[in-house]
Amino acid sequence: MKNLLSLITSVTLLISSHFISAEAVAESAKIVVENSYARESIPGTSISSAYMTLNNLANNKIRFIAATSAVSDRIEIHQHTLDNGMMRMRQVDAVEISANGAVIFQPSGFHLMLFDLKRALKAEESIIITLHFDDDSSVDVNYSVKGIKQKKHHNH
Ligand SMILES: [Cu+2]
Repeated sequence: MKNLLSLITSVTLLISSHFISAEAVAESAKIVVENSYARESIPGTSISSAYMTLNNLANNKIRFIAATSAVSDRIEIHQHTLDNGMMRMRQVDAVEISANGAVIFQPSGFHLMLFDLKRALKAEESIIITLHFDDDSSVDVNYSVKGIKQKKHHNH
């Protein structure tokens, strides 16, 4: 299994990531991104957040260090932490993904904060956010935008 996995990784390394990013699941040589979505921006604000699962297929750890997008010049990596019983969010420089490990970005955990949006994000559209790693690799990820109300209840 290990051999198969390293073979797959080697083969993937030979293929340009341009072809791979056209698929539904974004992946670089080592990173597979799943369940990526962003929140619709609240009317009157220029802020949104984005979530995903980062899977590291490599046999060494990798650090996720930055995110960039055409929709915002300022995307920060944030983490919610419990501080004296209060939920706070703070910016983190990097998120380490262990060898063959995964890190989930989700509400009340790690998330991407998109500041100064150049336009409102609407439900049903999708945006591209490029994720950058400390080995100089990057991957373009498609984030579908989810409505704000959608999560709480379904109207019929
Ligand atoms: Cu935040």
